Amino acid sequence: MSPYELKTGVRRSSYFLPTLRETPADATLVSHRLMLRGGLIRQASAGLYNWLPLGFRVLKKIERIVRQEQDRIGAHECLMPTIQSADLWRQSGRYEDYGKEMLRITDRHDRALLYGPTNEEAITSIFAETIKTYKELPQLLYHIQWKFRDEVRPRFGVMRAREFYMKDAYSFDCDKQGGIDSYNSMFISYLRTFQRLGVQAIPMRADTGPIGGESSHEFVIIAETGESTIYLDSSLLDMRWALAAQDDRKKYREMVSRATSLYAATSDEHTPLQFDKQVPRSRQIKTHGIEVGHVFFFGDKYSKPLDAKIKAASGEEVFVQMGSYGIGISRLVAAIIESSHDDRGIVWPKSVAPFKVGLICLDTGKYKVSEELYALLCNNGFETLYDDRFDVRAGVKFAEMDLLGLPIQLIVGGKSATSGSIEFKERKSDERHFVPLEQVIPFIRKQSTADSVTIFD
Ligand code: P5A
Repeated sequence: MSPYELKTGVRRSSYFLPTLRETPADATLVSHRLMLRGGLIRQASAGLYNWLPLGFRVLKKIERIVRQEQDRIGAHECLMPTIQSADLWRQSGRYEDYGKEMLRITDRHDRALLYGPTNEEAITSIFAETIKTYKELPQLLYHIQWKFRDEVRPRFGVMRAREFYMKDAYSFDCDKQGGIDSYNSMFISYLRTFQRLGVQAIPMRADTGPIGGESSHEFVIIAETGESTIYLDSSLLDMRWALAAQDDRKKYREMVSRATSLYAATSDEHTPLQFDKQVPRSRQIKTHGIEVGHVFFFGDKYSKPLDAKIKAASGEEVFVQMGSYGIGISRLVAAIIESSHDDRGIVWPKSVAPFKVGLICLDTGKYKVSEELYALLCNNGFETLYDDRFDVRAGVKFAEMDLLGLPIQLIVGGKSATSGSIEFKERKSDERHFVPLEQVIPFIRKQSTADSVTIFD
């Protein structure tokens, strides 16, 4: 499904993986430190980052899951340019409103352009030029593209960057109920997406900000180190019930209404009195979180000024009802690390890990065995980072593998040599097993099926 085929195996000795032993002094957030130390990113300029090969793999894995879940609900992928003409933004009235966060550019003909911070205007204009009748609705379009917002204080690495990677989708419906149904199906789809990404994201009532409209929900990942303080009903911690519905508008309505009736608020929206009234003390949670997604319903806010009209079933001309839906893909790389790490490094959820297996060869005497195992892993489709270096101490290799957080480590040589088998270590639990070479593939396979009990994997 993904247009990117990621290479199955790489050798550490020739890989581009500039890890750091020292903690970078200017990085305060743990994910930022781990991304720099683990060689995932390097800063290019304030709020701008280079994605190095390991970080790029994670970005693509997240993107792939997001894409699959968008496609599942019938959204169609397209691609709009990063640079937009100022004209449409003048028409919608947001050219001035957006203020200094918008990066304004002038071309050689003195035409006003901008680096897109979002695409409501651009997509509405495409719609206005092409769709004329209710018969072609509903419609859901999305793209995955870089955005630029000239944040006053870009910080925390890719968490709050100036250039960042976003999935943004836009819905078009004939009437308000249709628009709300599209909003609902995206809402449920987001719960599925985040569950597959291995994180818990709670939908919360939110401020609509510069996008506008009458309703919006933020999806916030619970992370102790998150920027915002959040208050919620603990019933929201288990929302598996909402994942079961498949493409049924009525079911979606029920589920979204159940999810949104439970208390969940960021500190700006929090009202202590209401919290106490609505949620029994035993279910009250106060913690921290990171916004990774945001959905909006704004009716005709853009279709009206941009004249996106359709002929309704009644024969009258109406402005199309719209919503927009964002997921911060590059921010998610950092947010996932914030919610999944320990004092030794990153602990990647299996679905987004840059490689599934880290293979370490400890002594030259075991070179042949580890080469054989590496070939076996690759041939069986297990993405493997193979530490084949002999000029690096065992302790350094172990520490680096823990830092990189691949779900499974296989160690050849050392302790395993005496037992004539391969050492298997699960990064998350630190659980170890000794497995004969010929049993390694069936053993990993068994482990992977055991934890892919999630309904959608
Ligand atoms: C929805 C899609 C919008 O822009 N228009 C199109 C709507 N929403 S939003 O909330 O402003 O942004 C969507 C998500 O993008 C991520 N994000 C960022 N990530 C990294 N650095 C930033 N500076 C940044 N700003 C926004 C967030 O995950 C947000 O939920």
